[in-house]
Amino acid sequence: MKPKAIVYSKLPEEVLEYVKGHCDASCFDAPDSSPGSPFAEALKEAEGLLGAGLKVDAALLDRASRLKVVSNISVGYDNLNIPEISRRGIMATNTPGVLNDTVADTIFGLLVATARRMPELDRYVRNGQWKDSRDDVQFGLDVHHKKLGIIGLGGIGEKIVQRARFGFDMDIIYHNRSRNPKLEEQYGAAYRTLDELLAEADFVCLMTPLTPETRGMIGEREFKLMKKTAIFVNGSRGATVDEEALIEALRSGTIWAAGLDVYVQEPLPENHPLLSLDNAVLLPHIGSATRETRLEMAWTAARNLVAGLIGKTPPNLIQAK
Ligand code: 8YV
Repeated sequence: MKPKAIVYSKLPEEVLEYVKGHCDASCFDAPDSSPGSPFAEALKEAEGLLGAGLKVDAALLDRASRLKVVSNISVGYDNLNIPEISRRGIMATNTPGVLNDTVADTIFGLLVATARRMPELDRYVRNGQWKDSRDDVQFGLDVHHKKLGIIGLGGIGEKIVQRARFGFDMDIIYHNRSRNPKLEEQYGAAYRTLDELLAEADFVCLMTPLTPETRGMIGEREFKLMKKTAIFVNGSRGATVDEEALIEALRSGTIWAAGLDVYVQEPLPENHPLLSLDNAVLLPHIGSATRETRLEMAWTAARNLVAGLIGKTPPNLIQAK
């Protein structure tokens, strides 16, 4: 008998076929884990769980006593309670590497779009406000030859730095849990304490995973340390930032602008204060969202799931710290 698995995100057809070849798969569009729901019933029997973003905590695990593998279709795994999962002898996996270039493209694009105010000026053209091309109302800030301060220099961070250094002649400073001499050498990146980086950078780019240590790491104090002309870019998770402090910093001119791909609440609720700010460029969490990369991520996650279910070590097993 094939092992039972739950697929709770939409998978490309060929990946779903592969999963079905190895598992008895139940598919759900939106996992409703309330007691008695079809998803909750399937959980009781499931040995595998495949998808993106489901909160897997002790309460869910209590209702999934046969679970062996939790396979995330994402590199970030702040939705997984790793200590709880490991304590129960369950494997958790993610999809590192395959999305690095794609996310770096998105985040660097967001940085440029924010500095040059592209979405705002697109609205200006559409609204018929474009009367004169010499209008300083259209001016933005340069990106090239400025200083990029990156917080979190993992695989994605490195690809952002590569674009900044070799594409835009930027100087690089970084803050990370540990120093990386190889990247310092390769990109001329200089290590800074967090406060030094915030004070010095023209662009502050946050790419750290969300952990208990990084939750709320950028707040009122940190925005005040930044330059008035600073552009803040968040490609990590919404909760690494105190969103109210960010809104206040944008409103008061404490910083110049922000480019955001992630939010405390996603999708962003109607009437959210960020929606009314012209100096915020807002993307709908699309860091990795290209057809090619989402396909690669789905394959990676599916292979992780199947490997775990047939008794092999999944290629991208998350190690409990
Ligand atoms: C999306 C991401 O959250 O990989 C991550 O950690 O943030 C993104 O790729 C995810 O893949 C949504 O499906």
